[in-house]
Amino acid sequence: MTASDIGDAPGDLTGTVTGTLDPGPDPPSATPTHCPYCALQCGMNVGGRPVTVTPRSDVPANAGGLCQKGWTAAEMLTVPDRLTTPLMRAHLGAPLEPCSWDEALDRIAAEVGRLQEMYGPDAVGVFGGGGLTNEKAYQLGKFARIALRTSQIDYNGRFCMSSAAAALNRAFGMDRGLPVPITDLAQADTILLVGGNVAETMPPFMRHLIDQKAAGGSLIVVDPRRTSTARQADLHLQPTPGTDLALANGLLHLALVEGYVDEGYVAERTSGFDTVHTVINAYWPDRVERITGVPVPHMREAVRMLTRDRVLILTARGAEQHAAGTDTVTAFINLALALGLPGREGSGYGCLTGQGNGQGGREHGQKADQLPGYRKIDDPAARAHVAAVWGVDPQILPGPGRSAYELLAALGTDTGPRALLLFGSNPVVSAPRARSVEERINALDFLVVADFVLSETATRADVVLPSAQWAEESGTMTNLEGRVLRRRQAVPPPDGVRTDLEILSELAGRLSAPGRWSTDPAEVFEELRAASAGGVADYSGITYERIEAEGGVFWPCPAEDHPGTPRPFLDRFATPDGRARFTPVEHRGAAEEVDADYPVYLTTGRVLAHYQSGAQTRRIDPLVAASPDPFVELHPDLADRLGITEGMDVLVTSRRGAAVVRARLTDTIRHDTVFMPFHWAGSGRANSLTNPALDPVSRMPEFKVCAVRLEPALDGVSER
Ligand SMILES: Nc1nc2c(c(=O)[nH]1)N[C@H]1C(S)=C(S)[C@@H](COP(=O)(O)OP(=O)(O)OC[C@H]3O[C@@H](n4cnc5c(=O)[nH]c(N)nc54)[C@H](O)[C@@H]3O)O[C@H]1N2
Ligand SMILES: Nc1nc2c(c(=O)[nH]1)N[C@H]1C(S)=C(S)[C@@H](COP(=O)(O)OP(=O)(O)OC[C@H]3O[C@@H](n4cnc5c(=O)[nH]c(N)nc54)[C@H](O)[C@@H]3O)O[C@H]1N2
Ligand code: SF4
Ligand SMILES: [Mo]
Repeated sequence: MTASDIGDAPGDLTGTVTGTLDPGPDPPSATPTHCPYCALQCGMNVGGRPVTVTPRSDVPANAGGLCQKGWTAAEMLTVPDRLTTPLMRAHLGAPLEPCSWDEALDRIAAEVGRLQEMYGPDAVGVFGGGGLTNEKAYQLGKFARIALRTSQIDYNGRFCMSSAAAALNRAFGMDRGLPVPITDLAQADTILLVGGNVAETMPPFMRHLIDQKAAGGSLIVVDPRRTSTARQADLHLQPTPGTDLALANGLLHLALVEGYVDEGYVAERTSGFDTVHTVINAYWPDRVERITGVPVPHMREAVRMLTRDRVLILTARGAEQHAAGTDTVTAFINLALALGLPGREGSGYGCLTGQGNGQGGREHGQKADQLPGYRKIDDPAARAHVAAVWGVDPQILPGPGRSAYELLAALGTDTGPRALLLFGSNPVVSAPRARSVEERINALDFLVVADFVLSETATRADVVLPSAQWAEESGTMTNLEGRVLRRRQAVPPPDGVRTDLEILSELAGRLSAPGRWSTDPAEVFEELRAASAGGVADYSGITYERIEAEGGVFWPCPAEDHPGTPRPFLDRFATPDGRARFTPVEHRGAAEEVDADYPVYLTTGRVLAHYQSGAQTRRIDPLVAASPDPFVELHPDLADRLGITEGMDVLVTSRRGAAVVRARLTDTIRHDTVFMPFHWAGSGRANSLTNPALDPVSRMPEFKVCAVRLEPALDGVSER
């Protein structure tokens, strides 16, 4: 595999990876910062007029590479429909019209007051995002708890990392995405990547896999599609969507039978192996082949490859976004533990965090059940500690609220919030069963959206606040390695735009909130350090100066003279007894199986050129040119049976809704499965179809599998 091999992803353009494009000299006085998009947080220099972006080579994650989204990131600063003034609706049904900041903020404070007076504090909800800096995520959680006194806050990370997070907490007592710095990947003998398509979702990540291969390592990819990532693998396992748990149990069964279990490690560093051993007996290879569709010899080969010295097992959304996502990740952790990997040099289990600050965004209190430092909101000691930092009585802190989908599904109902304040998400496109979420949002008495552009959700708001974005503000981001990085301001925000911290401070003042509401990220970070001190995600030893000097600091970092923790678990796990916990888990199939009416599995995910709900990337011309339309990927044999041909408009229907998208025929996908990216709104919206069945532990919706029917879209059937 070479760098040029990677450029074959659909929609991929030159410049995806290190070395394929000469970045040229950095613009004069460029500011070193990081990409606005994914969790790889590629380093980039930003500056000049017009503003340009060039990759940094001093950041290990991207080492001089950027993907197409990174290269074009500066265009987002000046998109023609960038919001530069608040917008407000005079009354229900009136159009959104420009207004002053005072009018907008006064109106929000008045509506919040009115609704909370009538219905109590939980009448107002908050929805955050994993793209927010640590400072903003922290301040948003604090704002909900002590300015609004509402329990009703959650965020889009619930749709992203929550199953892996829950499994990590259960097994290791700590949710840190990668257990090693990304540069350790190159030394791995074997990497098992389950449900991740990094060639499209984090292209410069491929550099580490290239280095690994060059050093003699092997890659196993598990994906129902032969993706551009799977094509680089030594072994590609292609299961039916939603069957990874059975696969992991099957691999563990083989490891047991063939004597590969590291008994010394299991005895010394883990607990609960016996309970798992009993369950695993039932996952004999033929049965697992029947469930997953993965041939037994491939499983045997995989297990053999996993018995090498330095081995990493990684999961991403393909394995996690299921109603059994937590148990699926647990099954892979059980496998890793049986092989003695976690806590061994260069080995372990990790999950690939998705959003820019997906890791930090899940640590500082925008989750329904959480206080800063990854503390539990129902833990009296945690409440006392955080309340003291905030200068309030612990009694006033609300308890846990609803998870993201449950919060969205409750909006405007008798028991749910009547108003919602939304920062950093576009759920009208990205939430499961989106049509009903849209109805719930429309049923609100009052919706506030802070964004850079009029997203599909913002168009439904009563007040829209124009926020500053990435290169216009500073703060910290915690990347997929758990490394805390500095996002630096490179350009001033346009006139009329305010930072999210400024917005929260203004609103807190109007609501007579207790506590400090600084608009300076450095001051907010100082408070976050104190609030996180002693918690699982302890940032108290991290300072902006250290981040600058050391190129980032890995949490936990409990003291300024502590080196940070690039490799947790080498000595002990973060559980009370220091041992990692096995938990027995059973395969239970998809929440919605195929049947005569809906005979095909739909899975959903990403393409290289677009980011998430597309609110940002659908406004950037080169990205639109690279990937202009929503589509459904299906096998030519399936297409043939259904009378569908390449490029035809196809009506895809599930029990929850319909979408019309273009057919893209490819033999790289299973015969029984079709794939749709979720980046588009309107009639091509994949989430009109998806199933909001929730994982019982993480409350993650089942984005990655539901049952659909496909047919040529005839005029009149089309929902366009
Ligand atoms: N271009 C781009 N990059 C992104 C993002 C983006 O929107 N666009 N978003 C960022 C974010 S927030 C995230 S979370 C990450 C996500 O990064 P990934 O997890 O790599 O992305 P996905 O495309 O959602 O899913 C990965 C793969 O899972 C496969 N899959 C589907 N169902 C199953 C299954 O049941 N089992 C298995 N094993 N695999 C399955 C799909 O075929 C797909 O190839 O990407 C980040 N990077
Ligand atoms: N079918 C299907 N659906 C999915 C997934 C899937 O795989 N399949 N993946 C899920 C996953 S993993 C994720 S992470 C979600 C993501 O889905 P969303 O939560 O909708 O994510 P974005 O599109 O990034 O939305 C961010 C919005 O906030 C704005 N924004 C960005 N940064 C900031 C900021 O700092 N401040 C403010 N005020 N606004 C900001 C952007 O302009 C954009 O409108 O989608 C989920 N939905
Ligand atoms: S891989 Fe992620 S962080 Fe890097 S340039 Fe692309 S979107 Fe940005
Ligand atoms: Mo995500």
